[in-house]
Amino acid sequence: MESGGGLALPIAARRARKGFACVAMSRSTNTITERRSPLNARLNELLASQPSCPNDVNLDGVVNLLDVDQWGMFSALTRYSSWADINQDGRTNNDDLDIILQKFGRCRK
Ligand SMILES: [Ca+2]
Ligand SMILES: [Ca+2]
Repeated sequence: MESGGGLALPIAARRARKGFACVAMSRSTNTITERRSPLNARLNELLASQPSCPNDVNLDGVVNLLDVDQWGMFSALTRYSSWADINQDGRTNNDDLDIILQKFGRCRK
């Protein structure tokens, strides 16, 4: 009985394939790392240009009524929005609203 595909390969052939795959992955990883380097530098530059504002749902740099509105929208659309899940417990609920209200007015530009 013949088996199909790569399952019928001798052990030596399978090991050779694995070795080749390791070399290929190593080269590929280096290329990806090299390509990421300028992107990471640019990303860090962008992040440094605008300091983060915790609890700012709409990312406008201040915690205010717009964030409460957005929280309401996300809360109504789905209770599991990660966008307005301020305390990151997996749910968008009144606990998140309480945090927004506690931080109201913070992070003005
Ligand atoms: Ca905001
Ligand atoms: Ca939450």
